[in-house]
Amino acid sequence: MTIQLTLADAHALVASILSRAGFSRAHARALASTIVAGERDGCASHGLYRTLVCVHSLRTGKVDGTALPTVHEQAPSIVRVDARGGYSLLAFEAGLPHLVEKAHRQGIAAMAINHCVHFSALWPEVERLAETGLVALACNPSHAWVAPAGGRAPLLGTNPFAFGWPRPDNHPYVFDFATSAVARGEIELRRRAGQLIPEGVAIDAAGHATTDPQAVVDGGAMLTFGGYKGSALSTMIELIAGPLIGDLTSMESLRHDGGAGASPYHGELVLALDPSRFIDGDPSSHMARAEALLEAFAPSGARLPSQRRYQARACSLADGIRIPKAQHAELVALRDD
Ligand code: NDP
Ligand code: PYC
Repeated sequence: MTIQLTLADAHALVASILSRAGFSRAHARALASTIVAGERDGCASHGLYRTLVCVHSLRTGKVDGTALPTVHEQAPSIVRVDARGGYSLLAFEAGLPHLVEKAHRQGIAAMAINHCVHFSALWPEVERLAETGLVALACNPSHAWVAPAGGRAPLLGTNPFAFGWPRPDNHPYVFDFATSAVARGEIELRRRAGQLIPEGVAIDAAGHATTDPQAVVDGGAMLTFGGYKGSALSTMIELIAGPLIGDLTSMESLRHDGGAGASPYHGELVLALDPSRFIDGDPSSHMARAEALLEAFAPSGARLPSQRRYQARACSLADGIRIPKAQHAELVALRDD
């Protein structure tokens, strides 16, 4: 059973829940926009369900709902934004113009977001950068829920990695995925719905393969995608979006959580590259060669990442979104609490 909502109604519902819970108007707006964009694009694991997580994180004192991020000029090609214990989204917004300006000036630039609480998908961020003509990469640790390949103990986060490439007459080429076999949000949604998880994505506390999401939460561990390859990529993310930028690893984030079950607390690294600065002269013929590659996917029988998401977006813009009735009731109860 589902309920249909317009995007405007969904935004109003989420923003009012977050404001009533104690988030500042700016945080409530930024959070609601990203949460509704997730649901709109068919990413339920980072959609309206996350409203509950944001409120829980606030109530457990693990996020500052009124924090104002501060921007620091770290180096000619590095901007550092201190989120000061707030959710990452306002910090991203505050640093974005600096990152774009630096990327155009230097050819390549980085934004380090520090001390942020993080719940969100990364595609909105790389998509926004790619829409300005920049190539973008973003990644962050999370909580240590994932065992490295060959190990049993959860040491790594679900560590998302996102990439955006500008396209002249099309939505940017974007991919964005957890380096765990599935996102933690997917395990949580299945657990709440009383459903099994796919085989090959998790082990129980004894190290045996499991399809029971409760066994994963009760001392088990998630697995990386692609075995040792995903494990190495995830470890790279721990390093470059953790100690490299002076912030926490997923193990440290989980320790900081202290059993509260709140959103992870760590940093995020965003890189931006300006195609016009890597070559002499006009980059358009090279960008046309990139187009030739991307346009060859569909005739080959493959689809581009984000194609499903852009299609879901078009449907939602026309018809609104559908969420489970029970989830809607939970959200309304929270608003009227
Ligand atoms: P998915 O496995 O659902 O999809 C990941 C990517 O792969 C998407 O870009 C998707 O495009 C693409 N894709 C999927 N199937 C195909 C296919 N058959 N052919 C081509 N491309 C395909 O993502 P995850 O569950 O791993 O992650 C979901 C979200 O969770 C991400 O947005 C991530 O940022 C977020 N996350 C956030 C974390 C955080 O700490 N903040 C931690 C972990 C995850 P499409 O969308 O079009 O299907
Ligand atoms: O789904 O793995 C996840 C996740 C972690 C933090 C936010 N989302």
